[in-house]
Amino acid sequence: MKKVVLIFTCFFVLIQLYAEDGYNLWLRYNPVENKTLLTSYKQQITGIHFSGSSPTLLAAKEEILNGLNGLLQRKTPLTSLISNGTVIIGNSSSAQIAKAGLQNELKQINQEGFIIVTKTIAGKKCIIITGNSEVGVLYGSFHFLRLLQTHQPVNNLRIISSPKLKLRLLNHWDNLNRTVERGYAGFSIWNWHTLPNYIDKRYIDYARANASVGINGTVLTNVNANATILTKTWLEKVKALADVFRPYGIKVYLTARFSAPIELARMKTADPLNDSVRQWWVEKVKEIYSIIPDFGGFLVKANSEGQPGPQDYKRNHADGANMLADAVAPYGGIVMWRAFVYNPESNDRFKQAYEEFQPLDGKFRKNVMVQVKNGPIDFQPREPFSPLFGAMPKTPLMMEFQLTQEYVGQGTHLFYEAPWFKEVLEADTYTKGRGSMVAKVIDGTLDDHELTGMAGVSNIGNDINWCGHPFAQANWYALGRLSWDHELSSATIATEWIRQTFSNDKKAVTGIQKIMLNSHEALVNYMTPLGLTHIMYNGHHYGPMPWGNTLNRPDWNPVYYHRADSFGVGFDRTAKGTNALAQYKPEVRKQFEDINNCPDDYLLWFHHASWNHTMKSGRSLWNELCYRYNTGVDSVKSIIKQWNSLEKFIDKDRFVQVKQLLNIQLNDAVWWRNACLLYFQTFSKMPIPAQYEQPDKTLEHYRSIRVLFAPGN
Ligand code: GCW
Repeated sequence: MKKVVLIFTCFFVLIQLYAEDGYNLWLRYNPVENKTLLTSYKQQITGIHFSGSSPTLLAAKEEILNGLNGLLQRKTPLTSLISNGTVIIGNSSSAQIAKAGLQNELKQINQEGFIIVTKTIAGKKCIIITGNSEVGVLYGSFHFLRLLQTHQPVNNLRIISSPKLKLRLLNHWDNLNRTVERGYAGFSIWNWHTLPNYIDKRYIDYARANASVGINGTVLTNVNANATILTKTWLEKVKALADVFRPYGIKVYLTARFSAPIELARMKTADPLNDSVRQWWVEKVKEIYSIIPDFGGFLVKANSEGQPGPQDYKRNHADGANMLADAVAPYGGIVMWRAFVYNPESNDRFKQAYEEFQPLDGKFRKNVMVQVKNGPIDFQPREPFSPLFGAMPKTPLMMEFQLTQEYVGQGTHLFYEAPWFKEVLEADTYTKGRGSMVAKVIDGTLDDHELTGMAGVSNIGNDINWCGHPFAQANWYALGRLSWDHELSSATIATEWIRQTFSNDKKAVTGIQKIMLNSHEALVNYMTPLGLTHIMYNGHHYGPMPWGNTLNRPDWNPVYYHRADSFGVGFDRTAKGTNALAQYKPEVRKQFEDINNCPDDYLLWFHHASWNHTMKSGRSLWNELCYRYNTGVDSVKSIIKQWNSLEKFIDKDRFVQVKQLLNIQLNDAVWWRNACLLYFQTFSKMPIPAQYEQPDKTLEHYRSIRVLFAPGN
């Protein structure tokens, strides 16, 4: 009996050991299996010469030593001597680096940049990893490990790299009770109850993961803010996190609830021009900095979706932002003021952020950034770029992307977001002529701003694999890499991630990359093709509900967005309609305003087109809609086939997990297609062409589906 128990226990322990739970993200440091490559790495990396003992440098040292142990399957010795294969790591002021003659290279990088070069020093061929700051060295160390993890040659290195954006942030929409707004990966990773005394190892791994992709800030709390976070007890908890993150170059930020003076100090008003209110914030900020000396600043959602704000006192966004900006300025803090605003009175939600914010250009303090969502509405599967980009040259605009998949399959759909982000980054605003890309607006080169940034609404929770869907980790990774260098292609980022996360096998890399790169278009096709927008279920936004029209606010109802009738479908934003197109420069307007030239992908964003409208393909709009929805479903089928063909390259746990999720995705895609086509058919009165799979259920059936539980609302 004892034997049986023992065998059983061993078996269980082994399974535990080899269970692939996804916790290690892209920092796995698996052994290099290719013998030739391993031998050459071992010859080129014989020892580590490490200078410095600050917390940041020690973090770099530990990562390098652990990483190399795993990758090379041997302990790489620390050495004070230089021989062939020594990797010399330290910042530019350390003695060895100062001797290496890298002055020119060091001039080419900024404060957070790094250099990785092969150099011959006293006849010995070495690799040098350095930067102008300690965090630069940390970033360089992570990059070096990335090279090894992705099996790149390291025999002749010359990498000179600086982040293109200053602020590279995650925005957590985490509530103090640990629920996460629009979170699909469990509860919040911030265990407020056990902070500040208990430091979960996850916090350190979170910091490592962020630093490995250059993320240098995190807003810990939901933009639908709770003033309690600004009280002393909670600030102590925030401090504990800030202390963990600091060595990794990560600053903490908080969301500021505009009415905090009323809620915390029983004041009668939160008017930003009221002296006592201003003074309250000055004192509060002083307290925060006395607890967290390198506190980053505030992120604010004001006068949007019920949040309090300066307009409650007939003041404008600049008045509100400037009050907070003045309070944090003496400490070098910043304010990120969100432009996500809309109210039910306007005739087009598309236009509102622009209408409220554009006139305020030039009115904000120097340490204010206006944080703008990529599109004018709300993280839809495909949106044109927000017309604010390029329209506020005197104000630094920060990009807000959404990593968490609120409108795009939540925790169950495989959706790689880099192509979604790139579509906007590469869009041309034409504000200073051709080539005025959104990317240039946000990296400050177009209008000469020093304060620049990109934020991703976090998709992280306390699920064992951090992000829920195994592929959702790629979106966190992509945000980091794109905020470092927005010129990286979606394919490059995917390749890096796959090699570090799944496999370096060429077939696996190509196969998985194909799946990832197709996933955006697939999802757009089965959810909202041709420029359809916001036709998801009310509230939780999962699943189709194009018929939705029961909410009190018209601009929360799907029918507001698609406007289907017997003539056609789509939202007329030309001069004949709401004229939202006038918010773009003429060159951009021209691309969209003529119904016959408007790209198919954006047609229904800007036009109310007849069901018979002839599309670029020659099909009628109705037939094109049928074609697109079916293409979307077919793409998911191909993705499933592709995934199944990769079984031998992927560990069983993640293979099965993704396979099951893909089946849900296929069911959902069919649900979307059938529900939407049956619904729009009640207007078009045209048949779904016979070559396509016909819906096997009635519209009534789809209308009666209730998603009772959707997490994250
Ligand atoms: O996308 C919408 C979400 C809200 C969110 C809001 C925002 C935090 O449905 O849940 O609130 O945007 O961005 O402020």
